Amino acid sequence: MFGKLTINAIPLHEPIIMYTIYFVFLLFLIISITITYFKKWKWLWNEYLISLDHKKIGIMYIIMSIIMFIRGFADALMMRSQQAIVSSGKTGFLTSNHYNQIFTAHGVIMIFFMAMPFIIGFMNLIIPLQIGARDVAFPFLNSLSFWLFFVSALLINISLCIGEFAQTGWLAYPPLSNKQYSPGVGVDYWIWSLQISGIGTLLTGINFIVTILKMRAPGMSLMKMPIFTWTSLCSNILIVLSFPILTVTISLLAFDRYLGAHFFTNDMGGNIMMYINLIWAWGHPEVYILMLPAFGIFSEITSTFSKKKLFGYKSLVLATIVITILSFIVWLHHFFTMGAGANVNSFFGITTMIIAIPTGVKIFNWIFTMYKGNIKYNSAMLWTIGFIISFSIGGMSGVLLSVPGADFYLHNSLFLIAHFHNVIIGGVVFGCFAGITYWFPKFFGFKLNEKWGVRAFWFWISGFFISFLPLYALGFMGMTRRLSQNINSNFHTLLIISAIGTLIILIGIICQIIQFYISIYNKKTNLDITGDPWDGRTLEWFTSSPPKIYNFAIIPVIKDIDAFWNIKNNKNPLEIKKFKSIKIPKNTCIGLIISLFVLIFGFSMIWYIWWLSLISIISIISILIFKSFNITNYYKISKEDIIKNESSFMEL
Ligand SMILES: [Cu+2]
Repeated sequence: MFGKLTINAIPLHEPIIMYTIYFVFLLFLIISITITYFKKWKWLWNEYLISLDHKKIGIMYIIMSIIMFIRGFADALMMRSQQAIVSSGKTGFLTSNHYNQIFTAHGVIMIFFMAMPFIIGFMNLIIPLQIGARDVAFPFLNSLSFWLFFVSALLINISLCIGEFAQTGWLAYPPLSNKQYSPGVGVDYWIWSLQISGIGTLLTGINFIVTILKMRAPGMSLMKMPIFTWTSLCSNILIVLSFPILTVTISLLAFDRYLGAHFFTNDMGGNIMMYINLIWAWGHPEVYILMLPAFGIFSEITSTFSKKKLFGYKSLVLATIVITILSFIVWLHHFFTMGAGANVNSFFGITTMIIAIPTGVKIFNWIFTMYKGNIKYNSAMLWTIGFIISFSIGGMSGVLLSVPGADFYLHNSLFLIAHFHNVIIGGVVFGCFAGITYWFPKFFGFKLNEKWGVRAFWFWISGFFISFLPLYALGFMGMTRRLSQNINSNFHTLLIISAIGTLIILIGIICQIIQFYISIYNKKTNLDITGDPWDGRTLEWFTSSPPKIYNFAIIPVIKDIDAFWNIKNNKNPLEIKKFKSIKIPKNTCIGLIISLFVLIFGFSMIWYIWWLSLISIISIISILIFKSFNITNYYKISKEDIIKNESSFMEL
């Protein structure tokens, strides 16, 4: 009846996991009671859960990614302390089995369920506002994408309570991920959570490409688009080109595991190398999917807080396009050691080095934007400068790794771990923090507390260097990644330093939590923003803060790259006689319901509960057919209501 699922699937014998589960349930209970006490369920449902508004969906994405970030960071803390303890000769608190699940979950969560939704959250929040659109091109699809992401994140968290997670590393290389070597449900959790979130991401990619190409304000030619929108466009093109590869690769692995196919097995004509090639043909572009929008965020911030036009806008756009193309011809640098031969290795080594050129161009763009600028060193700007420094270090260690000869020595060592954390934390994570600081007042009407923001930055950046610089050295000393038992005592001192660094990052995170708390608590006293808090340049600041549901009462005509700057200086006031009524799509819970069935489908596939899979797939198809007869409903906001809405904004 329940396939492989029995009561033994609950890890009662693992105290760490059980306490975590109790704690999370307690937290959920407290939150539910609070919502019930304040009678906010209806508000939550109508305003957020079933909303098709890109702003609400963006906020939900970011909240989810912050929650997943805390889980991924807890994994990191456990790994760093385990290694520090074990290298002293003591037995650690984690078994190898559990440790392997932790590093797999850490990688998967941080990339798929933290970085991706963070970046997609920003795209949702900002792109329509920056291009002068009222929403994304397909609001319903957007809600479906979010809920698919949400249930896939739920699925990976369910693996903590029921069953286990993969012990294969974040990309689940076969033959280890084959049925023969991973007979449990861990890899199946990996397969279905990634498959579901991957499809959600693909839908997002299509949605934003159409939005950016078709819904720009009049006069906004491609070369007048704000830079964040440009980098997001390239990122979404990468999504649409690369995510299908991921979907197919994971499907083939599922065929191997479920139906005994032999795509990626050792024997019967299977080819393991095919998997590694395919997964990295997605995996390398994925890095730029995350990185490019973060570059965009830093560009906007640098220009705003240096009070200057972005230096070399055209070269920045060109560099972004070049990176987009190059990112598809470097994937083999992830497996130089697999014997492709000197010619192939040198081709991919050289293309990898070439990527450093457009990236270097960008670094100079930011530095020259700051040059002779009237720079305001607030926390958003500090994150940006911290990024430039750590990304340069990470980038240079990347060029080092792109030399196949050096890679033979350093691959699979902690040097590699230090390299990619240098670029991903210094790039994407700092980018997200900078973006939150910068755009928070846009969506909530008040600024985040600066004092705690600056404190968080200093703890973060020092903790970050203290925890990752030792890893470069450890890599040179020959310490391989993913060690959990019997670690050489020569590594002890550096591992202790690294663990201390992680604790300093923890203090940084606590500062951020305090920052949010204080900012929200003091909201009434610092509610000083109705339009533009920073003297911004791009179009999103043309709207009220927070923006109205329709974003723009009148869509402005664009004459310059810094559209809002231009509007401000030419004084382009809203004129009541130009107002027209606006159509807004009605909320719907269909995306949420479809995703719930997708969740049931994934869960039943993992546990071999075939009848439930059948029921859920039939339900999904029926709802889709039903939905196709029920194309998005709209409601109208009348001209009179808009005039009433805008009057307070216009008086400014
Ligand atoms: Cu790569």
